[in-house]
Amino acid sequence: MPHNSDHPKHSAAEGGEWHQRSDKAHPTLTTQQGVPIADDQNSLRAGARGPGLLEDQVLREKLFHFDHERIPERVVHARGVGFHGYFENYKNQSELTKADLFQRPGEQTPVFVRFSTVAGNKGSVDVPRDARGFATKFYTQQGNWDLVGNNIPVFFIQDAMKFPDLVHAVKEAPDRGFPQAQSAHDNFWDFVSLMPESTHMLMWVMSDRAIPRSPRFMEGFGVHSFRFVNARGESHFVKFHWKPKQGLQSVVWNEAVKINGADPDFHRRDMWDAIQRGDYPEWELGVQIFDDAFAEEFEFDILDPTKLIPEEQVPVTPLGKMVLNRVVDNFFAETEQVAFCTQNIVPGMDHSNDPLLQGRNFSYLDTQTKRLGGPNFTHIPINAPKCPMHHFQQDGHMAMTNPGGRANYEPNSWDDNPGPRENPEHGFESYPEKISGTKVRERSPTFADHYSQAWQFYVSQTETEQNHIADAFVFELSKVEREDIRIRMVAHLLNVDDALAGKVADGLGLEALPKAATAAVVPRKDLPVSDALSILKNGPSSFAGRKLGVFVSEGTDAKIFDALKAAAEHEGAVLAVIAPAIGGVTDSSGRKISANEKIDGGPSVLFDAVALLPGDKDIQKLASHSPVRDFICDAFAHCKFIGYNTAAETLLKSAGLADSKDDGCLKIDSKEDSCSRFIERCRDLRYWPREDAVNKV
Ligand code: HDE
Repeated sequence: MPHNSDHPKHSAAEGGEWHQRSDKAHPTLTTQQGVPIADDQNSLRAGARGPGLLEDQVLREKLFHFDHERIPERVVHARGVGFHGYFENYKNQSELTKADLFQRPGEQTPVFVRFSTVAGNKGSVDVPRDARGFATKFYTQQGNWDLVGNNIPVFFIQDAMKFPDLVHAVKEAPDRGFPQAQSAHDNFWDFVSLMPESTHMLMWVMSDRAIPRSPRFMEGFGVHSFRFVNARGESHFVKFHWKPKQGLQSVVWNEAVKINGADPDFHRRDMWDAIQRGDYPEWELGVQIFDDAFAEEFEFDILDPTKLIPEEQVPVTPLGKMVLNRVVDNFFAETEQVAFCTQNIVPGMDHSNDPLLQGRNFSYLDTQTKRLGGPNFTHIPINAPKCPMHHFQQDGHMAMTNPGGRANYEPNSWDDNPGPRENPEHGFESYPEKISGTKVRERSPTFADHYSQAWQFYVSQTETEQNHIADAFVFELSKVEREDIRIRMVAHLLNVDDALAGKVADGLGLEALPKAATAAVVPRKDLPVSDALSILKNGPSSFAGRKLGVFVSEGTDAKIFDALKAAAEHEGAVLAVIAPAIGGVTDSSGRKISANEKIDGGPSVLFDAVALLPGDKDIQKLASHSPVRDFICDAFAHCKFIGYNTAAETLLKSAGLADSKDDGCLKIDSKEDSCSRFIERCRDLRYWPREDAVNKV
């Protein structure tokens, strides 16, 4: 054993050449105190094999800081991803609101948006069945405005009092700590089946809206009614809408289950990749505008967050567009520390009396204090306004921008640096709504209809979407162990739609239909169909921004591959190469095609459409390789468009699909337009007529 003093500190064999570099790109490592560090590999000890020394401030500081790296995750919406961008205002809206960001055409306001799931913990998967958060911070010149919305325009409950119960019920059970990031369990369905006001929202979360393809393809909604107020003090109600320029798109349930295994980061990766390649996602921000007279005559209460106003009844007026064009520099500093608060509104806006919104206005500020450790979270750059701020608030944990000067109160009579004063002309003013009432704990009777809009949502869907809703109810309720809960849920569905309730009861194997639940108000069946509520009626009619997975192998036809690549690029689609090995393949021209994925790491669930372009070599061996078979079978079962060459017929045969090829399966050959025809077909995103055939038991 070498003697201590002869032993070199660390040798090249230990990686010394990597950790001791000194140049511009590798500045000297320091402690938090700025003290240069000589050795970041070894703690201080009494002899090479002796005990550690307590005096080792370098080790202690490093471990101390590491021990405190985590902050409490969000109590809901813990898993999320954020991006920077801007909002560009279309035109002067001063008749509607004096909000500064809506005054000047073409003006850009910086934004930060965080998309999230609701129920799962921070490390959960991206594509569970769940509502999605869509929270936007606008850094306006008159302060920060936070529009903290979801991808669904209604909510489960009508009163903030029930939010902790709802969240307890959906998140993991307290005794066992599971199930995580899913609603398919007894506690969730027990709660919602005892809360008929959830029925409308349940229709949405059982629809494909709850399994979006990516945040890029989701709508967003402010949910509550808010107020816009103009300079004359006149007010209109508004409901906020985000409409993706990319069109709406979701995945199917079986696909979601597999995506979560293949790529738990599917959504955040998709957003990151799109922005990094310059394919910036865009949404149009619009408002439904209505006045007190409309609020009076509308069938439902505009303060009830379990109701929406159909767009056909009050169209969405576009205000501007949002472009997300920059990824974060650091996930923790920005995405984790961003703190949205519904109370953050700017002059020209006001809250409504929606009892859910009123509760939220307390909860968000309160939760940030816990999560970010004190009242100064607005000093963190991601939360700090980008306009001037002047106030007398001071001190507290981590205070970084205390106001200067002697005066820290107002009024004061210091001439030198007296500090800021209020401004009745431009300052925030609440809309002087007349309020009178008796102090009560009471739900308004105008909130009592829990089923009519659930029916309206259902009948506004295409048949494919209706089937998915029924399947989702059957899947989720089949995970519920208590039969009485399943039956109670079917009893509610009987108030929504008989056919839906019948399908769900059949799927659950119920012997007889229960009696419909008692409804406080007779459900209506005369509401008009609203096409805006369907995803499939609002698809993109383009394959741009979508991903084509192309399977290649040794000897793949170079000309066809190039033609397909050109057609995909012409459409604005992204092409990913999947090969038997990550090193890629040599095509028919002797050129190397490098692979993005090895076949078992790049299953077809990760792509919007697939093309099978193998070479003839080893085709029999590939045909019996199960990842190849799964790739094809899943693409077929998920109703994807499949392009295939002659050699691929052997693969289709071994996948059992030789005789099942339909109009969603397109031959790709050396004919000039066969590649562009295939890409054009992909614009429909899925070949739904296949679904019955693959799903029938
Ligand atoms: Fe939230 N919600 N919420 N919520 N919510 C939170 O705030 C709350 C509700 C929404 O990316 C929490 O910072 C109550 C509706 C989003 O950081 C918390 C009620 C809608 C996000 C909270 C609701 C939302 C949150 C947890 C019922 C759609 C993520 C951490 C009265 C309009 C924001 C945090 C982000 C987050 C409370 C209902 C959207 C605890 C009490 C309805 C997008 O404050």
